[in-house]
Amino acid sequence: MATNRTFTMIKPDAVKAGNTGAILAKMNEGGFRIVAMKKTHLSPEKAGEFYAIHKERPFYGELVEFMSSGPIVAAILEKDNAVEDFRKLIGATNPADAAPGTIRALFAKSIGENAVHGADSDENANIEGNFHFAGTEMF
Ligand code: 3AN
Repeated sequence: MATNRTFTMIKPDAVKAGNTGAILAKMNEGGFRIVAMKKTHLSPEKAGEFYAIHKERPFYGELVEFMSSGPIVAAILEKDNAVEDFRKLIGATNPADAAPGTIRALFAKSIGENAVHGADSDENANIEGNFHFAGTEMF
């Protein structure tokens, strides 16, 4: 069942580059309401747990190292059709393929350091949101 919520992270590259505010503005302009948000720094263990689904992929080690390399901003966002619309707003995984005006086209450096994460299903949005936030932190 669609929950109209998605989960996002502004990744270490974008936070480090000072793009947090500009990316949040894009989310806001895209019609997303912030349900929960925090700045945090994932340990390698936590990043590994979060991306456990990608454990067998060749880039897993690189991904975990990158995602634990600096602070991130994690958020739960709400909008009708949130998961699909947010993936449109962020653009393709590889910024070279991301449509003009999308967050990754504007702010991502490479397929690995691609500025933002967006959940790929309602089920994963729920799991990922609950990974980072307690129910008492969602409004
Ligand atoms: P998306 O984030 O668009 O759903 P996934 O689920 O295929 O993409 O990949 C998860 C994350 O793994 C990506 N956001 C990216 O940071 C990283 N990643 C994906 N493909 C590669 C790759 N070929 N090399 C390095 N990192 C990758």
